[in-house]
Amino acid sequence: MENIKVIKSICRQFNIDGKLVWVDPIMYGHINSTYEAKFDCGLDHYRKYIIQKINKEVFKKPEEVMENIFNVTRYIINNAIERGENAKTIALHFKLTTDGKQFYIDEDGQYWRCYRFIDKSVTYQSTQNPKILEETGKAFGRFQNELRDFDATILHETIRDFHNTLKRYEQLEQAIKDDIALRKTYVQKEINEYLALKDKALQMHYMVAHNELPLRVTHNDTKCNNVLFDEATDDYLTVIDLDTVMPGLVGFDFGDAVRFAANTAEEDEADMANVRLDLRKFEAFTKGFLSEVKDSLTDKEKETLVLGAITMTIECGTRFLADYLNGDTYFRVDKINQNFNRARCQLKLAQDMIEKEEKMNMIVRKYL
Ligand code: ADP
Ligand code: GN1
Ligand code: MG
Repeated sequence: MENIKVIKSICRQFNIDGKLVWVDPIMYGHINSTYEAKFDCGLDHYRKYIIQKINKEVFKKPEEVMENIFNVTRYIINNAIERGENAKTIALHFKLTTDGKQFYIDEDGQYWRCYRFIDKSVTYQSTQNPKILEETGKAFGRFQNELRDFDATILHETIRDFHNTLKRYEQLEQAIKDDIALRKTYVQKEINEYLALKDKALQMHYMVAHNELPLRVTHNDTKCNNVLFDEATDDYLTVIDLDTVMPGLVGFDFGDAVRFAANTAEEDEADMANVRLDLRKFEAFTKGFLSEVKDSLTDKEKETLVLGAITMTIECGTRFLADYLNGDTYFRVDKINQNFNRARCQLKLAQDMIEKEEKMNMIVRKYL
C-alpha cells in the first residue's frame, strides 16, 4: 500500500473538481491497489472517486487493459442511452488525467486510473442472502447480454491464456518441479489430488479445441465482489473489475461465480470441514444468471454450465497452489499459508461439486 501523501499527489493528476477531504485504501481484490477518495465540491456537495494502481506484474500492457475497458464501458453506456435508460450506474465512468489521458504514469512507471465511485453502492465478499445471489447471477448474465454483439476482434488479450486450463496445469507442474520456496513436501497430498483431477478439468479445454463451444465476450473474473449492489435494495447496479474482459466461455463466467458465491465458506477458509457447495446458494445464482442468458445459449453450453463450475474451481485451485509453491508472488496474501488454504479450499469444493454434479444439473435444467 502506498502512503496517503502519494495518493493525494496522484489525485491531483486527474481532472477532478473540488478539494480532497480524505482517502482510504479498499482492501478487497487480490490484484490491484484500490483507494477511495472523497472531494469537497463546495456548497455542502461531496463526490467520491476510486483511484487504482494497475498491477503491472499481472497486466504487462496496462495501455491495452485501459483501451479494452474504455471500449467496453462506452459501448454499454451508449446502448443504455439509446434505450433511454439511466446510464449513470450501468457501467464504470472513468476520469481522464489533466492532460486528457486514460491513465497517469508516475515516476516509478506505475499506471494509475480513476473512476467515479458509484454512490450508495455496496459489495459483498460473501453472502447467505438468496436475493443477493440471484442479483449476482442477473448482473453477470446481463453483462454477457450487453456485450452479445460487441466486436470481439477489437479486444486485446490482457492476460494470455488466462483461462487456458491446460496451461494452468503446466504452470502448476513447473512450480512443483522448481519448488522455489521449498514447500513441496508439505503439500504433496494436495498436489496428487489436483493431478488426479486433471482429466476432468481439461474436458472443456478439448471441447473448445474441437469448436464445440463458442467463444463470446466474457468478464472472466465473476466474483460477487466484482458486482456493485444498491445499498438500500440489494438490486445489482453494475459489474466492475473489467481488466480481464476478453473472449471466453459463458460456462467459465457462470462457473467462476459459482466457485466464489456458492461456497459454504470463504475462499481462504482454513478448516476444510466447513467447505462445501451450497445447493441453495447455487440455485439462487443459477436462477438469476439463466433468467438473463438462457435464450442465447447453445445446447452444448447449457450441458456444460456445471462442468464450467467444476473446471473453474479446479483451475483456480491450481493457480493458488502454484503461487504457494512459487512463494506467494501473484495473489495478495495477508495471512499465513493463505494461498495453501485457498488451494485446499478449491480442492474440497471441486470434489464436493463432482459428488453433487447431477443435482446441480437438475437445478440448471429447472431454470432453462
Ligand atoms: P481488484 O482487481 O483488485 O479486485 P476491483 O476493481 O475489483 O479491484 O476493486 C476492488 C474493490 O473496490 C471492489 O470489490 C469494490 O468494493 C470497490 N470498488 C471498485 N470500484 C468501485 C466503484 N466504482 N464504486 C464503488 N466501489 C468500488
Ligand atoms: C483475482 O482481482 P480479483 O481479486 O477480482 C484473479 C482471478 C481469481 C481471483 C481469485 C487478474 O481476482 O483470476 O479468480 O483473484 N484475477 C486475476 O479470488 O488474476
Ligand atoms: Mg475485484
